[in-house]
Amino acid sequence: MDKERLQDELRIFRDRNFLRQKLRSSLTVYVLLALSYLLILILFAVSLSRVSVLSSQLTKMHNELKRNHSSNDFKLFPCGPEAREWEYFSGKCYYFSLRETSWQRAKVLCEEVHSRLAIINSHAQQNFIMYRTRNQRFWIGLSDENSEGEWKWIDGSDSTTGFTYWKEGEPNNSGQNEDCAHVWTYGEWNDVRCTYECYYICEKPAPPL
Ligand SMILES: [Ca+2]
Ligand SMILES: [Ca+2]
Repeated sequence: MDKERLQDELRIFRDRNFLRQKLRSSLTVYVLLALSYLLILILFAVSLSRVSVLSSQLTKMHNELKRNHSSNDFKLFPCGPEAREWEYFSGKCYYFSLRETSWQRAKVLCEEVHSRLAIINSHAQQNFIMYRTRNQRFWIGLSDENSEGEWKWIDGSDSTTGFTYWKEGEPNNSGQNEDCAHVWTYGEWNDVRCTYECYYICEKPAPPL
């Protein structure tokens, strides 16, 4: 009887011991799993911060390159890399039209692109325009529309007191109907009716560097 009891107790003790050992080993597995998750989380956070540092460095490099690139563009195109059809001369930008139109329409077209018909007030500027227009007729910002014979630039300034480059015998107000001026052969100026259609020159200050 006693022997049987002793065997029972021994079995219970073994079972308990087995359970305890099993519990302990599963606990170890859970702890290890938790530690691995933690480690993964830490590694993820570290790599994320490295990626953000790298991306900010890349953005910085990209901006630097862009800045260098755009300053080079401005050296090549002082009127702006986006306005390559404008030509630079002595602090100003000029647009030589590819279509012919009346003086009034040309005036409006220049204003639409934040400029005005060209005002010529120096020999250097006259030479630049003469070489560029190659004996073709181009409107300039000069007219006597308001008062016959009083030639005024488009900014209101009087042309008779400043630089002029009229062709010999011009302005002649031929047919009493010539109130607008254009450059012609050798860049010399001529008056013609304002509804005449020819090319035109727009002018604006060069953008600051
Ligand atoms: Ca006239
Ligand atoms: Ca004339």
